[in-house]
Amino acid sequence: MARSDARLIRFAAIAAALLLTIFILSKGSTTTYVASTNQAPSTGSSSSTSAASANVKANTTPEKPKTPVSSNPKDKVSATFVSLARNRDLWSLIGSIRSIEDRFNKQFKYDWVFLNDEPFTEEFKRTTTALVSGTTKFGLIPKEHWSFPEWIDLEKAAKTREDMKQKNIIYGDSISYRHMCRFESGFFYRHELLQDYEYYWRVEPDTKVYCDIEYDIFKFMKDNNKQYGFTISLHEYAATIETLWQTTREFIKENPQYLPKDNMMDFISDDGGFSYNLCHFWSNFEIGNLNFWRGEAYSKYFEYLDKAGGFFYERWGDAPVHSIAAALFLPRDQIHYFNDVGYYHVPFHNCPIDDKLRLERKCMCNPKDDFTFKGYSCGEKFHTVNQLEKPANWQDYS
Ligand SMILES: Nc1nc2c(ncn2[C@@H]2O[C@H](COP(=O)(O)OP(=O)(O)O)[C@@H](O)[C@H]2O)c(=O)[nH]1
Ligand SMILES: [Mg+2]
Repeated sequence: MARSDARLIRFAAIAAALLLTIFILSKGSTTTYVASTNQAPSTGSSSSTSAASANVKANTTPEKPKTPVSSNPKDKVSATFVSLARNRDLWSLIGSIRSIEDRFNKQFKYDWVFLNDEPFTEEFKRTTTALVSGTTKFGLIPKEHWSFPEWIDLEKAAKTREDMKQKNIIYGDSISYRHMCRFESGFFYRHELLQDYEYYWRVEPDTKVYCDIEYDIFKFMKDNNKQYGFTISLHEYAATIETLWQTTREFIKENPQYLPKDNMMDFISDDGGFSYNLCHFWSNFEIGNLNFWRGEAYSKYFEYLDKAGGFFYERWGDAPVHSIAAALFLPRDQIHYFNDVGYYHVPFHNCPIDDKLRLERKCMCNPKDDFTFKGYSCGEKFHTVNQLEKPANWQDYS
């Protein structure tokens, strides 16, 4: 009797300890840091007294969250990462994934959609799934989204590739690069795996995020009604888009209703829309609202461009196509420059030059490398046309 009592007590003690451990662990896993949607004041205290800078706005860099808040699944935005990749891109892509997981996603566990024009290998699926904290999904691109449409004159397209090869234009002779640009321009957001989502973050192989992102960046987009976010902007290679602007002008002449009054034409044109100044957001990094691409204005615009044939008769990139559309069809305050993420895709870096911000966010980059205010960038123009306050020391990095 005494021995079985003792056994019962021992059993009860072990069960209680086990329950306590489960309780502590479950509490730990539901506690996280969520976004502070606080905006920086629209004018800094020092600039608010200056007449010259009265119109200058601070960039809406979210403040670092200070208090841990219980995560609530209802707070999570319907969002996913999306990477277009070939099987052989696996080893370059896992560095990009790891960087984003370490700096952001391990805290938020958003899904990751991978798209390919060929089936993904088991190795690709296994390796990426091991690294992503959210759910991974693997999609095959339908043939009609990755092939020549029937109205394209294949001989004319081949001639372009030959000419561009002679001129040493990068990817000038590539068919697959053209399919890639057309797919990223007009089809990725229509893929069935993306139908469940509202926001996306595009991630390419061999890229890095330099800073801690301790707020929910998708929630920031949604709460602040941002439709498109970027880190780097620059001038496009003119020889790849010779008739893109002329085609765009025809489209907007026929469809002026798609341009809101407060669009950002002044970012992409220096003469009120007569010519394109080649400025575009570098689309290898994009955080955006999929519904903008799915909407009427962009759908009609893409269709118009696709019919014009420039994805094949020239080498129109998805970056200028997306950028022109965002600048023309969105009110300017719905386009966001992320100055606090830090980003690298060969050969350009975005690295916060504001010491306080860079150190606070634990950015792993040299501010001297920051491209934002350098000559070939369009970062200064973006700040100027949107009356955004530049960091005090920006000229030291131009
Ligand atoms: N599935 C697939 N993905 C591609 C192909 N070509 C490029 N990509 C992907 O498209 C994106 C852009 O390609 P990338 O080579 O990085 O072009 P770059 O950044 O303009 O030099 C990357 O995510 C690539 O993995 C292709 O033929 N098939
Ligand atoms: Mg790339």
